[in-house]
Amino acid sequence: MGSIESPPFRHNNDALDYDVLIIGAGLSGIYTLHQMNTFGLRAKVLEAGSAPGGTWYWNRYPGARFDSESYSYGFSWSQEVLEEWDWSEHFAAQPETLRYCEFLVDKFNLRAGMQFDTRVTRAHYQERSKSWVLTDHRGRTYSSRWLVTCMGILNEFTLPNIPGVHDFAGRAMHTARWPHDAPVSFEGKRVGVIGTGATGIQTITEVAKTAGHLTVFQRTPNWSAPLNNGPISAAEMAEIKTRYPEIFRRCKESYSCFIHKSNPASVFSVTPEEREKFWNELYETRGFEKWLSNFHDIFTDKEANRLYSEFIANKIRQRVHDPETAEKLIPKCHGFGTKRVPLESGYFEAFNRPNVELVDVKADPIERVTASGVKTRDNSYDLDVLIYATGFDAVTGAFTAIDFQGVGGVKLSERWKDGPRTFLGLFVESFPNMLMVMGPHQMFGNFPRSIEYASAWVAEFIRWACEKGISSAECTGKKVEEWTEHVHTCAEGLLANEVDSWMTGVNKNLQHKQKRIIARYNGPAPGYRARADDVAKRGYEDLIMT
Ligand code: NA7
Repeated sequence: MGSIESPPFRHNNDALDYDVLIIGAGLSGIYTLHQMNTFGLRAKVLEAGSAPGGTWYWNRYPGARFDSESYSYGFSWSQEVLEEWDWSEHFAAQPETLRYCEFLVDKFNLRAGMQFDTRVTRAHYQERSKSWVLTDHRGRTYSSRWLVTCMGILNEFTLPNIPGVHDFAGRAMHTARWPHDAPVSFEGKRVGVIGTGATGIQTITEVAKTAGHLTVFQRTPNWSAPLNNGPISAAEMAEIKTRYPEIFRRCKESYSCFIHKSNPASVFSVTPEEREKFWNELYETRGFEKWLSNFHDIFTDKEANRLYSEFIANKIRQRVHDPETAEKLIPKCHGFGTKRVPLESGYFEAFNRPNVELVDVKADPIERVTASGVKTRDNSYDLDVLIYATGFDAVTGAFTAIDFQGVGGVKLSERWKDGPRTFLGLFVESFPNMLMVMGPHQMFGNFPRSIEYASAWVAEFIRWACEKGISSAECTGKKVEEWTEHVHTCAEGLLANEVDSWMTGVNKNLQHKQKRIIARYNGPAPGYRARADDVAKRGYEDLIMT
């Protein structure tokens, strides 16, 4: 039998259940737990779902898939995983990504450190013992020195604020709580979908293929462009594996962690013919190339953006047979890429099918959901199945769903009532020993790249603090002021911040989310990392520690 190594640092957490509690068993929780185990810390993940996977556990709606290239989406921290895991498509679908999460959990023996079916309802800091006590939905409590939130930014789903949402007598579901037991059949059924964001667009494309009749209730059309997905052969996967160092280097250097290079040229630096040719080429590329590698000024200059939006509008007009339907599908109130761009695989062609009908609910507003379907001002739609693709209480929703209380009983929801205030998106003033992976004010972009960085930063900090025998660490109000101001400065001039969307913190279904906020770090990811690295390099002296 091999010798049992003792952890290389001092513990003073013996009276507590754990050294570290982690909320959430998605990709963030998986990597954070793995690191804690590696450091020999006593860590536990509390997860509301019955299995790991987070986003990929919950969002099982038809057509769900990510739109980062698969090989740029997976984690890069394990050479063995990179060698052992094969992706089957350039943009893998949800079942494959969920299998990937399960694969990581099994490979690194993480299941024993995860407690499922456990919804955290309260997280209170204990000033005397400098610890956190979490309470779950059954009233059970858990204590730890450190708390790491790994809750994702899109998990608190929202139903529309339409009267009667619970009255429908047929089958109704939100895309983010899709049934797990058996596939839902739409064969011969009258199906309604409310919502045309990224989720609605994926769902509609898939459901249209089998539904007897599909009614799409659209309030705001969304710019959308081809995903251009395709299978990855064994030979191609082998070749991709040889390029992993280069792929991850590109992601590291790019603005938002995708493999697509930004383009320093201006829309106005080329002739209209050159522009058209370039845009036609971009339209054929995979993934977000057509957004992120576009002329840089489509993000900041209204006229540049208008020209590209018009180019995309013409593509929609070419693809949708009925001109009236095409015009309804073309956004008029925001420019291309000023909201998160949904990528599609035949979305516009779905509206050429005889079984698909588009209802503009701005022109004919929904009055209520009834037992038999949806009643608009001018019409009634009888349905067998009603799908809510109506989005999330994004970014801060997971934090307000739990009663977080810090020093002196201060509530996080109160602290953030006018928008999040953080230090590096990792710490909150008066919430000692709490660190956030994918908290507000962090870079989002290609999520696993950002998760990987934030989780490694957090884990290294906790390792360091344990080694030094530190029992509490807190950020100062001054640092929060400085960071929050920096985040706001980075957001200036971006057209995306002049539009209502979940990325600017707006959710029209929620009373407290009617005003735009700066929810995410809008600066370049390399700049974010340089600042966070610098804090670590200077021995975390920006924090108050005891
Ligand atoms: P989104 O992008 O927030 O989209 C929600 C959609 O639901 C959007 O079209 C909304 O229209 C519509 N919606 C919401 N409430 C209503 C009501 N009350 N009536 C009619 N229509 C409504 O969420 P997704 O899940 O699609 O995507 C979120 C992110 O997940 C996505 O960006 C990816 O990063 C993954 P509205 O625009 O508010 O008029």
